[in-house]
Amino acid sequence: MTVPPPQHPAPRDLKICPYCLNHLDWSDYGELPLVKDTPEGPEVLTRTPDESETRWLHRTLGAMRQCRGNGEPHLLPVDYGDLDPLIIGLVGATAAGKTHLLTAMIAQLERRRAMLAQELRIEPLDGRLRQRFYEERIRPFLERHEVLPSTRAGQAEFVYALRVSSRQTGRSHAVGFFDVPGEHFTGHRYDETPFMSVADAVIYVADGDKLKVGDAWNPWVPDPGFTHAITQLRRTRASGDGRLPPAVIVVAKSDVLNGLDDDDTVTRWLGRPDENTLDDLRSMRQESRDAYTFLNRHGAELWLEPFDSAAAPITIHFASASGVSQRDPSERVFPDEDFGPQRVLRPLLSLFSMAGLVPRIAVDEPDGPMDEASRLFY
Ligand SMILES: Nc1nc2c(ncn2[C@@H]2O[C@H](COP(=O)(O)OP(=O)(O)O)[C@@H](O)[C@H]2O)c(=O)[nH]1
Ligand SMILES: [Mg+2]
Ligand SMILES: [Zn+2]
Repeated sequence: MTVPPPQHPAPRDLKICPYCLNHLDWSDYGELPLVKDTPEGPEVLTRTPDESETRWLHRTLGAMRQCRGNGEPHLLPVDYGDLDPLIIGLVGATAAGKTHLLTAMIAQLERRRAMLAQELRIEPLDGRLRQRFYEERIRPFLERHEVLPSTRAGQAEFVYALRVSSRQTGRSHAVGFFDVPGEHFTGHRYDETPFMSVADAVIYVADGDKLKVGDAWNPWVPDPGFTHAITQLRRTRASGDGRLPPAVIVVAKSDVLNGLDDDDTVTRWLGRPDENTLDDLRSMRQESRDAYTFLNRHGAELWLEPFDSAAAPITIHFASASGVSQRDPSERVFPDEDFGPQRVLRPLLSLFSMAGLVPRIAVDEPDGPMDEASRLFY
């Protein structure tokens, strides 16, 4: 389907609200008031004529901007409209591993920021989101090794947001992540995933555990739930050229595939010590090619649908958020032994590279002639 070009393109300084998709005029404090979240609900802040600058700045510390939405007001990070947005959507079926992966990815990005400092300056964009993310996700999962609860349905909002200043673009970007329950991607409704209509990058997450049954390969690998999101992306691109945003496909929980007999692809990649710097991304085309072949060989063609239909740069990655499985699914904790994220940062750095925030990585070319597939890998 070809999408007609938009009739009224948004002027450059207008941003689109990722929650309600209305235009935002960031200079208009009447439309988008400064508010403070209080236990009684959001309190609108206005400056009194005789209020000193210092007191006003102090009072508005930690404030947010409120968008009226379509009758359902919501809060946005206070600097959101002053930055170039980069909206990242996580897509995948329920229990695929999205929430644990994102938690490990963000924690790793923040820990490694000194190593990336030449290219990127990374700071949290919103103190309230940061605190919630640390208390509800990073501490329980990465410090106490607890299994996180499944993501609740609710209004889709940023689960985390970063301010990323890029040497390459010379600009500051508001990088916001959406993580919603998998059911939102399997029903034939689009109201719960408005952010996908403005997503600038996508992380498709497929459950590595579904490739096997017991100790054998699964003869009937289930649908990872990507189709719905791909349709939404394809039909809502305002550019009208049908080109989808850059994306990564992540084989989550890859730890469970480690050592499975007769195919050592995952073992080889998971065991590599390259993971945390931009230079380590040099091998990503090779990894994508290996993963593509691996997924085809084991009946997971449906996992490659973003790749086949996208005409956009894509890389494929093996990753594990916890590095280990629970001993018993009823236990809500991972074993301490061998616990630790593996290769979770690579997909995100690959996305940053495809989105232009870091220089295009000079990839190590795989041996032998390039096949049709690897021409599409970033
Ligand atoms: N072995 C293993 N299990 C994982 C990993 N990440 C998540 N899990 C398991 O998969 C379940 C679902 O993960 P979750 O991140 O909540 O999936 P989501 O519904 O896609 O957000 C968790 O409750 C864990 O039991 C991983 O990296 N390795
Ligand atoms: Mg989740
Ligand atoms: Zn809005």
